[in-house]
Amino acid sequence: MRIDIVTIFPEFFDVLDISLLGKARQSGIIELGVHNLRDYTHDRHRTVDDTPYGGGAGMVMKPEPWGEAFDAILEGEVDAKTADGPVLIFPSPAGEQFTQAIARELAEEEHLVFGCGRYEGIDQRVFDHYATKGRVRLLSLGDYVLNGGEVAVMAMIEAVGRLIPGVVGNPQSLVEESHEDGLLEYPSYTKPASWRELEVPPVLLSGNHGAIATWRHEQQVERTRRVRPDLLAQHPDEA
Ligand code: 6GU
Repeated sequence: MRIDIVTIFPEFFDVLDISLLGKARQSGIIELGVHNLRDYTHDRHRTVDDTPYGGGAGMVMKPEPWGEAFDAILEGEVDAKTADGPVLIFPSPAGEQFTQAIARELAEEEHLVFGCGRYEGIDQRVFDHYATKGRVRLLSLGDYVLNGGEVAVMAMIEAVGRLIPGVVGNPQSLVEESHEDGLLEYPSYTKPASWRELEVPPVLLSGNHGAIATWRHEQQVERTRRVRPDLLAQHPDEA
């Protein structure tokens, strides 16, 4: 997969050199390009923002640098409108909620392009223009506000990247975790069997694989009912 990121803070993404995603880049599974939005300005101050039309607090990111940056990245792409063209992703608290299901969809793509907004957002015409050229998605991490899209893009890249075959060593570990089956994950234990007078649940020491599977599933349902009843509503067979 090819991933391009446009940002005014390219250093933010230096951490993608390390850990599992760093290994995926070394092995060529993920190819990463980080682009400084200010490289696509032409004034002495490398200006990327301006005051909002209609008034109001804060600054809005100007459309022209985004246009030049995206045009450069998309140059030579297959017709972006087609299903195998790139997906243009703008992290935004005004976007649709980013979920494990969306991470799975994005993990199937050949090319993701992320545009990290700052200030009060990006001029709406950037989204409108590229929606005529390709698939544009505004995605939000959740119902809270970050200063900019960089942290959100990092989270999305980690969620998507680990689903690409070969990035996570043991594919089974992708199946047995929160959200993959619509439930939260079961609690995990390792040695020692007794720690500070807290005991590992005896069923896990029983060697009875059927009983262990049943117990783990019950734990998933109980935990999900307690902390995320909204998820169980989407899982009527468990409720
Ligand atoms: Cl994707 N961006 C920003 N700036 N804030 C957010 C967010 C994204 N998701 C939740 N809050």
